[in-house]
Amino acid sequence: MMQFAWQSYKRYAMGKNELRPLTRDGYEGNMFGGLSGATVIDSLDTLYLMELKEEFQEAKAWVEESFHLNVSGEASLFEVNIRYIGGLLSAFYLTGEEVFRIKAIKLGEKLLPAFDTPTGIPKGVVNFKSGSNRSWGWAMAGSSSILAEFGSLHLEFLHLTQLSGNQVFAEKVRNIRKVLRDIDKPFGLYPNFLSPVSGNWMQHHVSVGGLGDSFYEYLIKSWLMSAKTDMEAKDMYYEALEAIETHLLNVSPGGLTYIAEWRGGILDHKMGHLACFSGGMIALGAEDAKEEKRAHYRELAAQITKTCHESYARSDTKLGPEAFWFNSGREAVATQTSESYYILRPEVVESYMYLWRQTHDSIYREWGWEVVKALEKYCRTEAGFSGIQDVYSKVPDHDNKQQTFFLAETLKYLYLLFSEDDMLSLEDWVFNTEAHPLPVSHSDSSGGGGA
Ligand code: DMJ
Repeated sequence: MMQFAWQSYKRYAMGKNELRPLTRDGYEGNMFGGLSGATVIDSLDTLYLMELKEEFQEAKAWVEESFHLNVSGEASLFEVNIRYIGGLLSAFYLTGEEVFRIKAIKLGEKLLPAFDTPTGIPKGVVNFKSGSNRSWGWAMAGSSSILAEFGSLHLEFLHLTQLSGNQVFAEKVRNIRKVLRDIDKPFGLYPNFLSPVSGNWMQHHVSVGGLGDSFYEYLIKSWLMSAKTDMEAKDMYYEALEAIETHLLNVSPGGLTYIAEWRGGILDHKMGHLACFSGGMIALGAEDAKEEKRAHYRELAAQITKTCHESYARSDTKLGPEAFWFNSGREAVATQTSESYYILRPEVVESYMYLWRQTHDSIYREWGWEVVKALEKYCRTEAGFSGIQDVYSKVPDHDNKQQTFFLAETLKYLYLLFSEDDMLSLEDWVFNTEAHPLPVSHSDSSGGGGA
């Protein structure tokens, strides 16, 4: 599948950000500030791990010869960080090739103007030409930074400092940590919108899915990546998880455990596909919880993962919708056609991978194999893989996009699900939120402590 996805991309879209398999061309999008080749960068480590040597060399040669950083558009700080910086860092750590290290650091420097705000909380968009920044227009009328965006820089930025010797990257993310640690949190929860000017929450919407998700993931992974020295990250993670459990966690009448979304005390009884990474995260964090909570977190992780599997099992394609609800007697299904699409997202197989590593229960491989079969049946086209508009229809209406995270994450997590545990051991590696592996800093203090 990876070979086919890569070769299709190479044939029709090499150097563009994404492949459009129906029109057989490339697409640049508007998230990367004029940077190209997002699929190349996101694929490097997956190709390398799968020992697709020729394909890896093609990707590396493109980075050496054609990946230019002198671009001048507006970029998403978050997307450039998780896909490009994450992809380059992993490629460097896996191969030791200098080109990846140097380009990661140069690109990291281009992101720094995003942090020029009164609080140091970065804005979401950085202009590579002028060095100005702004918030997304949709984020509370352009007034807010997004928790998942400014909360998902810590892992990569500590590595940028480690590889460059330049403290500025680590200082930026330590400041974000400090702001978040010190601010008042309603019921211990972290709302999704924060003003980078005043440092106040702008709306009380809390979600473990979109807008919030990877902030929580980066807390537990900061702890793990620091070789368990970053106590602040550890404490913040378990405190946040307790608050989520108290205020957002629910069990449906049919017995399915899910994490709802919270709006100032009122719950939306829905889970986004994005929130399904949380089964894996809770499993990953279970072992370092207080002893009396460990078994509980293992069970919670298994239950949430089971619910996410149900969202797949209850569709006609055996792929899950973008969001699913628990109301009016319907459970784990989308209630509107606008939420019925599947865009090759990884979160459910990501949780299967973590649960497999933790339990070795063969059910997770069985569930993963169901996904492989469904992807082959409904998402494979003649010229690459594509998302589909409606998981409840057996006649696929393709969306004409082979997302870069399909190669970075979905296929990598599936591969790891069927690999031995020492293939990127969880003792030695953490995955950034785009599934790019970063090494645990076993013997190095500069990659560790949060404060
Ligand atoms: C990826 O870019 C990352 O996993 C991100 O954290 C969330 N969205 C996509 C995949 O669904």
